[in-house]
Amino acid sequence: MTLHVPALTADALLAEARECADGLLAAWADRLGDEIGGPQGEALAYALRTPGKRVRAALVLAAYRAVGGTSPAIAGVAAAVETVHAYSLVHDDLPCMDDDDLRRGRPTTHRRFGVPTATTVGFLMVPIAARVLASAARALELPPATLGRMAAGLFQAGGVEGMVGGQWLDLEAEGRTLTLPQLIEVHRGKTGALIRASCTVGAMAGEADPAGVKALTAYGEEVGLAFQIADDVLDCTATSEELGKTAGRDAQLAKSTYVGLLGVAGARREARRLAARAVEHLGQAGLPSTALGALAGYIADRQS
Ligand code: GRG
Repeated sequence: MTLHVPALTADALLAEARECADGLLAAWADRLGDEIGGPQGEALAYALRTPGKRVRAALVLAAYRAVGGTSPAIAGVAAAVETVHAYSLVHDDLPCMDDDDLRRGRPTTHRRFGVPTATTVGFLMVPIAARVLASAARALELPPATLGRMAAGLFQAGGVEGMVGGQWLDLEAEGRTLTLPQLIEVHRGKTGALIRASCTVGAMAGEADPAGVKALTAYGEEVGLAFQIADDVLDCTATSEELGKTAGRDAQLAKSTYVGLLGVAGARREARRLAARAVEHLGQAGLPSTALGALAGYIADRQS
C-alpha cells in the first residue's frame, strides 16, 4: 500500500495539482477529441491540454484535505474547475473580448484554429466541465445532493453572479476609471468567484459541515481578490515570457487596475493583507491548514 503524504508547500502542492489535473485533462482531451472529431475536436484537445499553473486545482486539493478528505479521486473535481477556467481563457482571448494572441506560452485557441472554432469549443467546455465533475463525484462516492451543491457552487460562480458578470463589467469599464469599490466588484466576479468556488467545492467534496464550507469559502473570497491584484501587478512588472501571455495588456486596453489606484507597492501590500485575512478565517473556524497558508502567500506574491 502506498502511503499518501499531502504536499504542504505551495510549490509542492502546485506540482502535485499539475500532475493530477494535467493527467485527467489529457485523458478527457483524447476521449472528447475523438468523440467530436474534426477541427473542433482538435481545438478542444488543444484548449484542455495547454499547461497552466493549476492554482485552482491546488486550492481544490488543499481545501478538501483541510476538512479531512483523503481520496485521490479529488483530482477529478480539480480537473472540473480547471475546465471551467480553461473555457474562460479561450473566450477571454477572443477578439470581441481581450483580443490576445498568446496564452500559456502558446498561440491562443482562436489564433490557432480561428474565431468560430474557438468560440464553439469554449461553449463546449462548459457541459464538459459538468461531465468531469459528475464523474469525479461518482469516483468519490458522494451522495447526489452533495454533487448538486457542488455543481450549483461551481456554475453559479461561472455565471452572471460571478465570472460572466465580472467580465461583462470589466469590458464595459474599458477606458473609464473605476473607483476602488467598483474595481473590487469587477475583480471579485471576473477572477475571484471561480477561485472562491475552488475552495467551496473542495470543502464540499470533503463533506465538510456548513461551518467548514463557510470558512473555506471566506478564505477563497480573500485569496480570489488577492490573485487578481497580483495579476494587475504582474501585468505591468513582468514580461510576456514570464507570464506566457501578453504583458502590458491592461494599459493597452485602458483598464482600471489596483496598480492604477494604489501603485505597485500599495497593490502588493493589499494582496498580502487579503492573504493574511484569508488564513485568519481558517484559524477562526478551527481549520488551520499549512497548505492553504502556503498557497495564500504564494497567490499574493506570485511571480508568474
Ligand atoms: C460573455 C461577458 C461574457 C463573459 C464570458 C470569458 C469570460 C466569461 C470571463 C473571463 C474570465 C477571466 C479569463 C478572467 C481572468 C482571470 C485570470 C487572472 C486568469 C489567469 O489565471 P492564471 O494566472 O492562468 O491562473 P493559468 O494559465 O496559469 O491557468
